[in-house]
Amino acid sequence: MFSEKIQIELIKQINRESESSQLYLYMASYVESSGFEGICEFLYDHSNEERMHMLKLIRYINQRGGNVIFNKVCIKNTIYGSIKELFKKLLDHERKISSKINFLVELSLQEKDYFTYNFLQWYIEEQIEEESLIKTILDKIELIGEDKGGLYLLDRDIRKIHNK
Ligand code: OFO
Repeated sequence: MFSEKIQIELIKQINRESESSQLYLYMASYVESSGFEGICEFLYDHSNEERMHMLKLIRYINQRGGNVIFNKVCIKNTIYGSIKELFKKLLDHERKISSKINFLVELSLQEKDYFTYNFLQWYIEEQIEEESLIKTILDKIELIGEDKGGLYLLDRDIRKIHNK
């Protein structure tokens, strides 16, 4: 049984994924003019991944006979003090998304909606991967520093991660 409560919360998640996609897109565009090709490609690519997360939810809700409603998503224009700050913001964002996914999993159990519980397992795996990826990038920044040479190496390494 696809409960109304679950449907409402999954729709909120669609809008969060849309916000994630916009955020990565904004950040990609933000760094593009600074010559960080690797970081830029990584962020553009990730924006597409977030769109795919959104799409997966939309199709699931429709498959279950639900009704999808879209909210207006607004990303604030932000000036980042550094590349490290940008990735810190991303890690905070992904951690926020993870806590929302955990909430959805808990709700699916409370509502005894095991189809949704099963569907959400993919998102759990994805969040583990994403948090760890952004954390690895932040560790790298810590290790190699943020002077010109360090950022050059970071950009090159992210290009490698992106092309894997
Ligand atoms: Fe970043 O995984 Fe979806 O939101």
